[in-house]
Amino acid sequence: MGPYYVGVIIPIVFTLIVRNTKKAKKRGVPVDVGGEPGYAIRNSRFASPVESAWEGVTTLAELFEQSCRIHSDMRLLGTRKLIAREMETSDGRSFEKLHLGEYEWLSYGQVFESVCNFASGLVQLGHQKGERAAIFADTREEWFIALQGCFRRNVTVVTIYASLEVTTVICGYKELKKLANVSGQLDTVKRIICMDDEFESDASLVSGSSNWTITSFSDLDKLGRENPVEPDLPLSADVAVIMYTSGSTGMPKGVMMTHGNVLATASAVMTIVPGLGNRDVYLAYLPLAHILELAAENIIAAIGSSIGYGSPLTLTDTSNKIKKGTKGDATVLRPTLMAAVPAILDRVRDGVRKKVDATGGFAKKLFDLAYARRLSAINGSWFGAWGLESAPIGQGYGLTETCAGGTFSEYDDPSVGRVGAPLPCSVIKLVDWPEGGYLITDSPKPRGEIVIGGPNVTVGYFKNEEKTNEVYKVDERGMRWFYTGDVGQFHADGCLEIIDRKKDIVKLQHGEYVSLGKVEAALSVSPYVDNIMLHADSFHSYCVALVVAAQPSLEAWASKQGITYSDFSELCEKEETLKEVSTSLLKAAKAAKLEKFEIPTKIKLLSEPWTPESGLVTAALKLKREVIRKTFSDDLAKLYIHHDSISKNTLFFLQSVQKS
Ligand SMILES: *[C@@H]1O[C@H](CO)[C@@H](O)[C@H](O)[C@H]1NC(C)=O
Ligand SMILES: *[C@@H]1O[C@H](CO)[C@@H](O)[C@H](O)[C@H]1NC(C)=O
Ligand SMILES: *[C@@H]1O[C@H](CO)[C@@H](O)[C@H](O)[C@H]1NC(C)=O
Ligand SMILES: *[C@@H]1O[C@H](CO)[C@@H](O)[C@H](O)[C@H]1NC(C)=O
Ligand SMILES: CC(=O)N[C@H]1CO[C@H](CO)[C@@H](O)[C@@H]1O
Repeated sequence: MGPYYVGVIIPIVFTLIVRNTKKAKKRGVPVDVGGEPGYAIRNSRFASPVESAWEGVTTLAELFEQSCRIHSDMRLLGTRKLIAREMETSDGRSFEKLHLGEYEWLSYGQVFESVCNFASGLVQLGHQKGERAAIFADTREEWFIALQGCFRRNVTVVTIYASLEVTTVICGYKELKKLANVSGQLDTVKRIICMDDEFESDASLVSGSSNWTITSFSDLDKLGRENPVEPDLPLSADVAVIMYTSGSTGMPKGVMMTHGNVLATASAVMTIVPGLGNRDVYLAYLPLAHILELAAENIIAAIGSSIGYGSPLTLTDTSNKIKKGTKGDATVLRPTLMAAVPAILDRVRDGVRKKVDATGGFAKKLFDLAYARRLSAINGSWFGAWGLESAPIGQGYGLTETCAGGTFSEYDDPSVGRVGAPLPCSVIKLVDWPEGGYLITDSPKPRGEIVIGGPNVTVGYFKNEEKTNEVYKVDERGMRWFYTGDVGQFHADGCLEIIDRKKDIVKLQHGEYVSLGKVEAALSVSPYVDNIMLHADSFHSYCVALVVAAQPSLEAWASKQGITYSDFSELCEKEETLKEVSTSLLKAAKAAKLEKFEIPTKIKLLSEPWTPESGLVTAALKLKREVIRKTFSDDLAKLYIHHDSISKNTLFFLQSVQKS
């Protein structure tokens, strides 16, 4: 499972502090650890790993209950009122648009009551001790309530339905329809709790899955309220969540996280982001099935802050699903904090950059400057939309397997391209990877595979001992280590930089190594690229690429050239289009000083974007290489056929551009 990076917007007030404390500060220091020899660094402010920032609290259930008692009358969960759902048509296609109103809030006291009702209702429905529950829904307030409800009954929550072994599934109507379709494979499921009431009028659903009892969230609340049951609280070492890594390669694996694991990460973030407090407002829109979002919402709920729910498609005034002339989530909520994963940040940046590039000139210079200083964006982006143009972005690095523990760049670190020093709950060690050419003796910076140790490291994969033993190791001093497969280097101040990924390095036929991610990042600078996957293998001496075309810039180019076409896919097939895109890729490759063997020799231009719904990218928009390879296997095969025998309309040879 690959990594993700964390971006958190920190309130603007800290920009003042940035200016005052710019001196080179030692943020990580070497530490003596056991296990495989390597170069190990811990956070400079904490000599031993932090386990809990809250005295006497050892589980997420205790943490939440304590916070609800202290903050009873304050706002906790907010959801926007749905005013209308409308269909809009453009270019003969119709799109659903939402007209959303103000946030409606539930206080800590009200949420706690719902959580207790949920927990009691679960018992009344017949959910037994030791059985697991799955939550399968978009990020929304019912998700959070169900999660806390399960924690109060020591019920382990599973975050995907594929490999269940659960008896209760908590889901939305949309997800319920999907589940009903595969009910034959879900033989352990006995009951469904549906967050939307619409299912009640769906006759096919009720008859098609007759063995399930389906209860609405509101009925469950009533059931629990009328039949209260004492909580059955978990211990720190009990498994809180089995979280499936989305698996950019291979089968998804369930990572078992204890209450202690998640608490250690939450505690570490608490100690490192200063001034977090009850005046903060957090915009929740990432999938809750992602550890970053789950940990973040638990932190926010522990400190008396508010969580306003949104979605990636409604974030800004110009987001796809927002009805023209109405406001996006960020504009209405005015958050002070949010979490992001790099693919989403990159998308925002690329979106802004491509728009700005099209305008050119002064605006472009301004943007490049702004981005270089981490000021993220100018008008039009969501940062701009909140008037937070100069908010610093804290970058972090973590994995599901380390319970999002890893590194986090401190608010007063103005540098770019690094992910910060180890969190107080983690020790980061680099170990030699000689095949890849990375050694801890490298100068000036030690380099190697990143290995993460500490109380945050999870207990392993669910029912997959082989894979667990392969990547988790316990050393002679009892410290647990996770081997990430990522390659990094340490700067002199103890901050980490991610430089490569073991899996993404492929050896070509003549022995050259190609780093897929590096080349893709370089080529996606082209304004015509919406997404790109480079393919290389040891049977060929050159690489090829699948390129998802960026519709707006390609159409703008076509109209300037006077090229006519009936639809976008036809434009993508045209030889002159391929030539234009190839030339642009080559320019990007040259700017990034790529080696000749790293530049794709042939490309296939695709007109349909890769989305999480299509299954080609993860929820965090990372490429699912194996799935993409399978989906486009014919196209890839054609890219490798000798050029005489292929249709020159669908393929273009970059090297002929290079020569001409
Ligand atoms: C919580 O549930 C797990 C799994 O069923 C069980 O092993 C553990 O003993 C329970 N914890 C407590 C405190 O009852
Ligand atoms: C259910 O399955 C049918 C046939 O396999 C498919 O056409 C339909 O789209 C599926 N519905 C959902 C909601 O997944
Ligand atoms: C429902 O349960 C009956 C008896 O337990 C079983 O024979 C049948 O296959 C089940 N139906 C479905 C759709 O799972
Ligand atoms: C950006 O903001 C400035 C000042 O608020 C405004 O004058 C300018 O028109 C905006 N530009 C765009 C492209 O929206
Ligand atoms: C909560 C948890 O799993 N704690 C463990 C963290 O790791 C240390 C050793 O590194 C164990 O002693 C803890 O039990």
